[in-house]
Amino acid sequence: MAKTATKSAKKPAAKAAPKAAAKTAAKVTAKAAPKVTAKAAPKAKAKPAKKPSIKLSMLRPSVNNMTVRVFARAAGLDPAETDAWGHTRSPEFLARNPAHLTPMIEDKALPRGVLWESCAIMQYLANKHGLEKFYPKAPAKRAMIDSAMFYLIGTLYPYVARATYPALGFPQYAGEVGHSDAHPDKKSEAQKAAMAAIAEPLEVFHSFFRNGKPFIGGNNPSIADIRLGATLEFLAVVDYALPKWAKEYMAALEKKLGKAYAEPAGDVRGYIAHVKSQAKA
Ligand SMILES: N[C@@H](CCC(=O)N[C@@H](CS)C(=O)NCC(=O)O)C(=O)O
Repeated sequence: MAKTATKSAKKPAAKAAPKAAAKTAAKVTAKAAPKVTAKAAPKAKAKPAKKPSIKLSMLRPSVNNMTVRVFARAAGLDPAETDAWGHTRSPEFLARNPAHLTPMIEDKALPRGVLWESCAIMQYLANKHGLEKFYPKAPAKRAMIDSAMFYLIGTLYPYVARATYPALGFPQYAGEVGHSDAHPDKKSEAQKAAMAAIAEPLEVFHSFFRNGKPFIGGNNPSIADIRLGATLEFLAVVDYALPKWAKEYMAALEKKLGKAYAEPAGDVRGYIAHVKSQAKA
């Protein structure tokens, strides 16, 4: 039908007024085309683009892993997860990842085929899939997200680890009191000092990075917010008294991300509930 209309409109007018004929033909074609398409294929619906799948090695009780698990779900990246519990130091794992760290993604496009470090993974996946919503492209905005994440990994997280790892039953880092054979009182002192040190960097996330906005990313959570929210989950194991803003911030993050947040958070919370119940018994 569309073809016929185009032909009959073009032929008689071709010599006398080619421009007018072309206009008429275009109009007829434009009007006729949708009808024809609709009748010829009434059931043909455009298939939604297949979500890219990512291969992720992870440990369920870990907030470093929770970070990437939340991000992947929130970004619709359909993570194919392998539980690496007990395997991170196996020869096979070490051959691919000599740092024996999770989260780790596998991707043939990467020069060495794998990538670890939660923030680097989120940055890479956001870049690769154009997820500007979580990681803005504008250099100045992106710099703030990067700064918040580096500050978290370099300053806040070491305090959180020293404050919570003893209660979580996780090994501490060489050179720290908690890792040494110091008297338990000394270890407890160090743990308390780390707990007391959390307040200052935490406040920096609130006053500087959020700066009156709901999230570091503005009105929507960025990868830095996912990293911060997940990190704060661990503090429940030592009953850390979070400031009001932080409780509200975490609730807002979970509300905004829904199941994408709640599901991986459930694994961390479940582990914390387990170690707390063991400590009471
Ligand atoms: N800074 C890293 C920390 C990663 C990390 O410490 N991963 C731990 C779990 S929380 C791990 O996989 N440990 C296993 C091992 O060392 O064998 C990140 O953010 O990804």
